[in-house]
Amino acid sequence: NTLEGDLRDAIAQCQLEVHYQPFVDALSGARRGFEALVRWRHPTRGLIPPDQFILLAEETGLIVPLGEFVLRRACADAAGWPSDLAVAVNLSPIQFKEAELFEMIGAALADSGLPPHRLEIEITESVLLERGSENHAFMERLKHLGIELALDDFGTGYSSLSYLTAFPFDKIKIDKSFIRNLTHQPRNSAIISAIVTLARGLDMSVTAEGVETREEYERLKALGVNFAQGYLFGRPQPIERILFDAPVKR
Ligand code: G
Ligand code: G
Ligand code: MN
Ligand code: NA
Repeated sequence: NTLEGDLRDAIAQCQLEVHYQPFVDALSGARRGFEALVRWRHPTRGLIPPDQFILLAEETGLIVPLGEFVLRRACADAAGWPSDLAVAVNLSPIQFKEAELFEMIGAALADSGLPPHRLEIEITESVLLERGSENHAFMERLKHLGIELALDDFGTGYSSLSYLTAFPFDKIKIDKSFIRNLTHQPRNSAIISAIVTLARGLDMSVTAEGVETREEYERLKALGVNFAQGYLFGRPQPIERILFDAPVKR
């Protein structure tokens, strides 16, 4: 049996799990929310990370039901968290081609009871390359609902600065490749500093991804990033392993 067939079964048989990685307010260190990251609990191959099946899911169109599953699961889980915590969900460019995407997102919010302002949608700039005006209108509709929009993996693709002004993002997530060796690479500091300045001018916030060490965190705070995410604050974990200060209903 092929991986594609297996993936089709996985969606039908609920073998997909959503894990959650925290992000924090950079200055205070207080937890502000979690990014939802999908994993596949394969019956024989064990836990498969998304980089081994997202591309296949995109090529086969299975990303549409998979993405709906993740979004609905994430909204339902987050609705039971303390109300100051947000949930961030990755959307694939392929999902943007679905005519029903807006209705699906609205239904996921309504069915879960999660207030729209607690949902962040992360998209990569590849979404902006194609169908720019249609996607722009779509993003405006999401924003109008109160959903936050984040530009993910910033700095890895074409990263045209014109996207930042042309599309209504609330947040820029700086790719983890810029965070590595921050303390030894002044050039990366210069890039992050420039992104922070740019974001401020555009009234957007900045998240640093892949923060692994205390030194990186201190440096990023000094550079003025707003949010930080990475193994230093927590790895992606199943919902049962996330601890809250306040009691959580599920
Ligand atoms: O969780 P990390 O552990 O390995 O995730 C690897 C990549 O998979 C990241 O780039 C992340 O954006 C992507 N990814 C994780 N979960 C999802 C998801 O639910 N939908 C989409 N489209 N991408 C996801
Ligand atoms: O959506 P996105 O491309 O940002 O997905 C985040 C990816 O980064 C996931 O694969 C997640 O497991 C991974 N990740 C999160 N924190 C860290 C970190 O501190 N170091 C490294 N190397 N990877 C991380
Ligand atoms: Mn992401
Ligand atoms: Na990212």
